[in-house]
Amino acid sequence: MFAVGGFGTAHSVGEIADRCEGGGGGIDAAGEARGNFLEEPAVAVGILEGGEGAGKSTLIANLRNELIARGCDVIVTREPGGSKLGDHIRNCLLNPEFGISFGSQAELLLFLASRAQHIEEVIRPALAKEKVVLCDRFNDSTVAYQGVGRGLGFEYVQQLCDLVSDDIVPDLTFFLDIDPVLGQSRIERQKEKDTTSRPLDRLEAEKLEFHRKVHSAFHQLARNHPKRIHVIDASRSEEDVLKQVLKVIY
Ligand code: Z5A
Repeated sequence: MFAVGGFGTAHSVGEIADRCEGGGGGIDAAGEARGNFLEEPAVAVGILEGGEGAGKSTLIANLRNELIARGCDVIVTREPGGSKLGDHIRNCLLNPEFGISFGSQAELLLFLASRAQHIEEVIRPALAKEKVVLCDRFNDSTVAYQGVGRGLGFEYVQQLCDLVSDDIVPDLTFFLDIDPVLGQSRIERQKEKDTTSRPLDRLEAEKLEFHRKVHSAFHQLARNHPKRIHVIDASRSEEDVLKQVLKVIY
């Protein structure tokens, strides 16, 4: 998802392209800001959403390289995490070795605490420096996983997310759409190849039925926000997924 403006001002998708390609601004090879970045402080926050194994980490790395090549000053970040406190919360929330059990409300509030710190410590300062922020997961994940997956309520969780994220309003989101069975099989294959990789996290380890609910919640979000959320067919090749995303941006 790309949130352009980050201050509640919805810009058009094309503005990201303008800003990266020189028409609208960017950072030149010497590291100097150029174009209208200086006149217009709002930049871009790009956020990717989707189920496990959808390919967000893969896409975010490819997209970062592509945007840098087109002149953007990009930072990549993720949730939960992104800040020192957020990384501790991430470990607590996801690492099964911690052996901590959570109620759904406590889990929700920890994801939101991580977000609040991330916005304050990372996203706002990056926007103030006119960077393009690429973020792996944001509010839509909380609505899908905690609101629908955990059953806390779509509207209730949406309202809390809006409260915490305040004026950081993404206006372009990429939902990497993949059938949960295919997503899980990618993760299993990855683990077979890399036997040193981490164990399944607490949410990945949930049953297929949970992941199906989360998947349909992302579709509901996409229907609710057709201008902001772009559904990408994530069952395609890495190259094709990147192409679909670039087609939306440029
Ligand atoms: N969570 C939550 O509950 N509430 C919240 O508010 C937030 C998060 C913010 C951690 O997220 C968990 O937190 C997550 C949701 C929950 N749990 N789940 N389930 P995360 O984003 O850090 O973890 P993840 O979603 O589980 O990441 P992941 O499994 O690593 O998925 P990914 O980043 O989308 O996939 P990937 O690492 O890019 O790719 C996985 C494998 O597939 C890998 O071997 C790739 O080489 C392969 N791959 C990638 N793309 C392709 C294509 N196109 N074709 C074939 N193979 C591919």
